[in-house]
Amino acid sequence: MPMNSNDKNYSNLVDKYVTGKILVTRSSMPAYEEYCEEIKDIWDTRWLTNMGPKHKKLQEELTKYLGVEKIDLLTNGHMALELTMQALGLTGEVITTPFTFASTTHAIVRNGLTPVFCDIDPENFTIDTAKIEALITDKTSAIVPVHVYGNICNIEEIQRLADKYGLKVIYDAAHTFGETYKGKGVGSFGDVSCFSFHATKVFNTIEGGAVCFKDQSFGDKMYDLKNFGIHGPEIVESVGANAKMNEFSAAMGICNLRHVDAEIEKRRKVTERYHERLDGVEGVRLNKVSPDVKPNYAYLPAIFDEEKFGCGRDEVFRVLSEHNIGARKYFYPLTNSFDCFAGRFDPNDTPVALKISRSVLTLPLYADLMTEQVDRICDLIISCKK
Ligand code: T4K
Repeated sequence: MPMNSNDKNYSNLVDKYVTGKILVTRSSMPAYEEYCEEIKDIWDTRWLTNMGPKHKKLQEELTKYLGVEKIDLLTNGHMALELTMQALGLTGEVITTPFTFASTTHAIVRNGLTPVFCDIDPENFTIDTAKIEALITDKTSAIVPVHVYGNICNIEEIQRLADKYGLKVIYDAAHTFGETYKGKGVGSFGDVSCFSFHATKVFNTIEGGAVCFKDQSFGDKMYDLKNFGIHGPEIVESVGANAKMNEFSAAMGICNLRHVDAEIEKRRKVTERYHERLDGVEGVRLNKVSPDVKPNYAYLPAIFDEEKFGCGRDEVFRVLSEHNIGARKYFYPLTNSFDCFAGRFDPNDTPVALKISRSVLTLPLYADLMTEQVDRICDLIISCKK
């Protein structure tokens, strides 16, 4: 059967034989016709943004799918974090980790707050809860842990500490779409969980994000803040931003949600193949999923132990790049060593995070990555072993 350019196999073949590039991820998209059908009625309503019918529909569907009490949709995951901190009225210091995307730390700093960096667990890369208490001062107002790569933090211990010291908990849940922890949607923990629906995520609305929460007074505040702080036609109660999800993004989300389970299942198979090929290779450690978690296979970080593998992460990265394979160093450098914070923080205060950031490589992973492509990547990795 002839293929057309919307066919996923076709685009994989283009990558394989024409560009030859395999990137770290590839956006999931519905069929072109499905999206066109979904956006058709926008031409009748002329309602393009500002909490229209698609926004409402996606909000309802996501509340059910994610198994959360309440949800609000935003323009991206970063604004979810930034406005949540504003809505909760955080002050002073916020305990977080530096092993994350720029967004987590930037959201704290852009709120005029001071990030206090806690080290991470060497096994699942989330905040090391044994090290949090020593960082709490009378200025601490919140903990902002990251479920990095979709690995879930030690939720019980974080909540115990938050209750003991009266702190808010905001989870950066950007990587955890659709995951459950001990059978409950991950968005139902802490005061607020912030999701990203960016093009590179398991579920995307092109750009987009969401906050999941239980307290409606927080929800009311967020609703105003994402619309300039406007509370009523003549009432502007707070200094808000513009962070509303538009109707075309919501429509993309409605379509993608129909296929997300199938996409996750394909990601599982790709991940399984990596494990078949690389588990048992001395000096390579692939991410492990906790039995308490229903995973989404968002990322596949591999840790390279230079002594045992015989060559380091940077060398593997170089070899893969030479062969047009775009593995990524998520998350290097640590946010506490970013140039924009020069002189403010010391990455040596988080030695485990520093070590992991220098030895991690996130391998290409997306639903349509073919077994032979995974095998080619693994062959190249194994060829680096000395
Ligand atoms: N918290 C955490 C822990 C996060 O990881 C993120 C975002 C956030 C908060 C903030 O959420 P958002 O405000 O972004 O919703 C990417 C994403 O832009 C970013 O969303 C994500 N984390 C981060 C981990 O990865 P880059 O700079 O690596 O993206 P880029 O453009 O290099 O894309 C990576 C690969 O994805 C490309 O090689 C190909 C593929 N791709 C990319 C785009 C833009 C596609 O297939 N389609 C696309 O449209 O940051």
